[in-house]
Amino acid sequence: MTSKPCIVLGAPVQVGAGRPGCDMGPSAFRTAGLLTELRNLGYSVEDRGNIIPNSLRDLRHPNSMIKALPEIVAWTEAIAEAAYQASGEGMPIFIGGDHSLSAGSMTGLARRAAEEGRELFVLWLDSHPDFHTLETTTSGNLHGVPMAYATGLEGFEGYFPALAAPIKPQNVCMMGIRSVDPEERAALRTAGVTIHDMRAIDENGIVALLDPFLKRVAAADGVIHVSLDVDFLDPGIAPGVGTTVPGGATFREAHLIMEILHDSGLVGSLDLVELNPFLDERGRTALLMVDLVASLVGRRVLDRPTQSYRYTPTIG
Ligand code: B3U
Ligand code: MN
Ligand code: MN
Repeated sequence: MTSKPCIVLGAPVQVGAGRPGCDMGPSAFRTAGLLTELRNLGYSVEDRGNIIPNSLRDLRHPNSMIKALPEIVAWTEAIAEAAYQASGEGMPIFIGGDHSLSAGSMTGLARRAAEEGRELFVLWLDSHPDFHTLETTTSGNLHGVPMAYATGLEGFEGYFPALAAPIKPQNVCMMGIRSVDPEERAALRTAGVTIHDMRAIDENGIVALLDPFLKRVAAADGVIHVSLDVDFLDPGIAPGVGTTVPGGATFREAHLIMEILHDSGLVGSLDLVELNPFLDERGRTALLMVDLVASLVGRRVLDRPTQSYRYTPTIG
């Protein structure tokens, strides 16, 4: 067991999503026992409470569809700074909050990794690629832009914070994708991001898709940030989210990803996003998300050799 603490950071941002409720996410994760679960697995855990966004600036963009740009920029600034700080001290776990929080978490973590001379990789578990730019978003919901921003696509300059270290698109692996807007599809054609849609999961299974990514990370001596959107999961098991998309990952597929990630020893940080407790059923989505975190940090059904995989552990 590592001495590195888990650092829990709440980011109750909800104005990036189309409907309210994600601001209750951090409370629901705490109520569902996230901290207790981590401690029971032997980790020291520090709950830093909820991040407070920076003050608002008067920002207007020619795309009149965009909603809450000053607010999201203020959140991004504060979350990026918190991510940078926390990643120097332990394993940050961001509890959201809608997926716009990842604009902050990913860029703060990328800054830290670059300073340490390490490459940041991102495993993006979501039904959506969230690959809109400020120009292309038609919904105007800024939870649809964080991956485009963090990988350095054009059009964010002068609005979002300048990137200390853009994440290489080649370092991004998306799984579970099944809802892509036309502009995102066009951008992804040439971006260089690895995308495994649900069909790829059906045809190949989790192991065959995840294994090459982990090998690439290990070969580069990289570190993985996992960004888990509730809507990665099938709505039948995870109804507590604003954008349910049918045909999502099953309970076993999601747990298998988490278990393999644990054994890889390559994960350095985590986002838990888009939980909307207002839409949940008796907390079942929050509890499932906490259950997945337990698998990610080392809970296992039977004793197995810790190194059932092929990588050198850095955490766990
Ligand atoms: N791509 C759509 C839908 C969406 C993205 N992320 C979520 N929904 N959760 C958009 O609004 O940009
Ligand atoms: Mn998302
Ligand atoms: Mn999504």
